[in-house]
Amino acid sequence: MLKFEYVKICKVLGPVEVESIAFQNGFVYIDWDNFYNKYGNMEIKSGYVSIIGKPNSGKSTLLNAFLGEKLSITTNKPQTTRKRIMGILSEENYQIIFLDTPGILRPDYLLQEKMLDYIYQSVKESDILLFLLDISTDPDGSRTLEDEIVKNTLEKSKKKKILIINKVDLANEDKVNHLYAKLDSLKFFDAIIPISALLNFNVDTVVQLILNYLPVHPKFYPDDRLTDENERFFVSEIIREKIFEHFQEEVPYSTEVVIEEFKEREGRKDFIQAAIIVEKESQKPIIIGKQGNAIKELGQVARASIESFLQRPVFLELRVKVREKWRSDPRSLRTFGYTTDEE
Ligand SMILES: Nc1nc2c(ncn2[C@@H]2O[C@H](COP(=O)(O)OP(=O)(O)O)[C@@H](O)[C@H]2O)c(=O)[nH]1
Ligand SMILES: [Mg+2]
Repeated sequence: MLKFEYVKICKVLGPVEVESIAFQNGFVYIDWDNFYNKYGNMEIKSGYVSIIGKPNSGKSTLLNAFLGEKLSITTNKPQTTRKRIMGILSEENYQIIFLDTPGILRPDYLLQEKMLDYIYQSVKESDILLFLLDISTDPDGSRTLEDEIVKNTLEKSKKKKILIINKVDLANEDKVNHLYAKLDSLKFFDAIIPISALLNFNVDTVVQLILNYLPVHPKFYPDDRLTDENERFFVSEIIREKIFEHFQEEVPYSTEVVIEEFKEREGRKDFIQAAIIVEKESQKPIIIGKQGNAIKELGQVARASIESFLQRPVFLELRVKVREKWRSDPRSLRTFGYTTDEE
């Protein structure tokens, strides 16, 4: 029996799935007819696309819509995404690597400065920028586009810029046309498109637009890769999402989740132990709740969501720890993985 494998066939194509390649006794056999039939005339396009915009404009929802999979956490509260989340969309002849970023906001504390760094770095790394504007909260676009940091970020970058008018399901046609005309008259964006990330309206048109600008380049990742992060990271993100849904005001913003143990066990459920880090002693009883009810409920919904993400049952244990003012403490932030390449 020949063993067929996923191989990097040559520099020009990047990694491709080739039925025409076989390994036997240490030799590689290539059925060139089959190979050329499949790949001879194919032009592969690949590149990086940053999704940027103000908090709550729908960036993470859009990433999930592109991928048809829930990768990035989404909530109705701003500032849930804290790091850069990579999501890879692969088709036979293209690969788009999306970078979901935190919302653009003037930083008040060190954590938010780090979040801004993720945005700048993603912009630098990418070939195309998708800038999201939420029509439901900024119907004429000025609040967003006159924001100092938004302006600097967009004006400094020479990348192709696609402006996305998001949440058109919450507006009427007149409003959309009005905003479209106004943005078009700026002659600043390479393309403008109205969408609803939530209802998956026009999302595939955005992909077609991206393909117009995507460079011809071999794929960067194997076709079956969805992201660059590991399961641990997504488990901690899911728990953070549930904290955002269950607690109010400052509590979710003061919270970080650290996976302390993630063990696969023979014949038993995976064991996951997570620490919920808060900023002050007074926040601890809030997370725990009366007779431990709040944390118990949190654990139940988080576990269900983790299981649906991992597609297997897990045992989840949550505990709460205090790390004074971690959001302003460089050492804590480093420990929690808030680093960008420049450091
Ligand atoms: N009605 C509507 N809501 C949306 C749309 N896109 C996102 N949302 C909602 O807006 C909120 C913020 O979305 P999220 O993706 O977390 O925004 P982010 O902060 O930019 O990543 C969530 O409650 C989403 O369900 C949309 O197209 N229409
Ligand atoms: Mg987000």
